[in-house]
Amino acid sequence: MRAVGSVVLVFSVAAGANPLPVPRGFESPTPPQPEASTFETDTVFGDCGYYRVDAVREAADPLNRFGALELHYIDDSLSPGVDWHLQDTYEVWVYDPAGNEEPLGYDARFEDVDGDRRPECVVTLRRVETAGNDEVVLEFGLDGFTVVLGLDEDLISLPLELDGDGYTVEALRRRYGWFAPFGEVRLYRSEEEEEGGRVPVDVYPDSEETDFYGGSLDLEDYTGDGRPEAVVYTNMGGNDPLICCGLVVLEPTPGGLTELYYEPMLAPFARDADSDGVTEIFTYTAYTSSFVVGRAYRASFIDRVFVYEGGRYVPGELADYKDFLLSRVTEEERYYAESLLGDYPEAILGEGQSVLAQLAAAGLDAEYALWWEGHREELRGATLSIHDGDWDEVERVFSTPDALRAEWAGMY
Ligand SMILES: [Ca+2]
Ligand SMILES: [Ca+2]
Repeated sequence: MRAVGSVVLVFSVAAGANPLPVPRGFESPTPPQPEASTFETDTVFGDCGYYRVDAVREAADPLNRFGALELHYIDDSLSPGVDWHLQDTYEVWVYDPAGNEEPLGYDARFEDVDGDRRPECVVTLRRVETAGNDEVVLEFGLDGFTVVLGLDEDLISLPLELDGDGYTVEALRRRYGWFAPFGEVRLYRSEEEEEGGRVPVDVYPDSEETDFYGGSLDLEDYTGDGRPEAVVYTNMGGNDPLICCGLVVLEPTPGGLTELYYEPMLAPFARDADSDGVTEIFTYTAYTSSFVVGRAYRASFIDRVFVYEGGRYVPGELADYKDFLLSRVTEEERYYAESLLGDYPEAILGEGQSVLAQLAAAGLDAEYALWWEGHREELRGATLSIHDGDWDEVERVFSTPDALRAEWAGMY
């Protein structure tokens, strides 16, 4: 590959010095004389010749912004060193809240952003609505502008090393108001000998059925082998984390991205619960029950654990993580104690149900029986105080720990 020379950015503002057309949005009957800004590079790419990126500023804009970039080039083979040809135009404007076109371009520079050893054109934007700066990254060449990072996009790019080689895990976030999800994760290998400096290795997911709304991308060793996994916490939006929050764990290898865990809901969370260096993943269940009083309760508790075994995450035994689960139950007990202080029967029932359901789901039978003995009078009293039905039924349900468990068994 030909050595790439240094990049020179010429930034000049000279009124009337450039005969560029007035960009869209400024074609008023008496347009002000535009000021021209030229972003120029002397770097030669391929066989094309010199490139020049221009922008036309709107003198009347209080922020001195522009609405489009233009890519020009000199093709020495056609007209050696004489004529600039317009190759492409990239528009950087949006509609403002009043429906007018708002120019966003503020500044530009040339910089090798993606590590391919060619400079990209980085356009700095300035938007009135948010009063913040942002960037758009454009590749440019014989095909004109190619968008690397477009308007309202963020690139999460995390370098890692696999078997001594350099790799990158990337995700492109697209903003929709406050919501900025990404739908795929890409793996690249750095390759000095390759044109472009890196090679696409894999993209996840490779099937349209496995769609997700990525909220974050991190590298963390879950499996305990010293190599990081790509961890994506997902969020499809909404108020209920049990329905909208999920987790994807991918193992980057030289061969590609291997899915170790995928759950788009149930608010999974990862902990090394037994401190053995390997991360476990816990999920919640949620059900609405009528309990014994004809009223609906929503209770959620950890009811499954997934453990890393045989190269992927598989269902494990909750009882193996007894100490961890009891520490979580302690938290529920605190809410239960607070509800007793408030003498609020619905809360007493709801929190007590969560504690017992958690202990039952984890198979912690001794702890369940103990908790039942210590709290059944409060639960029974709370039930009776709001009960409007069959009192004999209440007495039956609260007669033994197993009777209550059997009552709940049909609910989830
Ligand atoms: Ca690992
Ligand atoms: Ca562990």
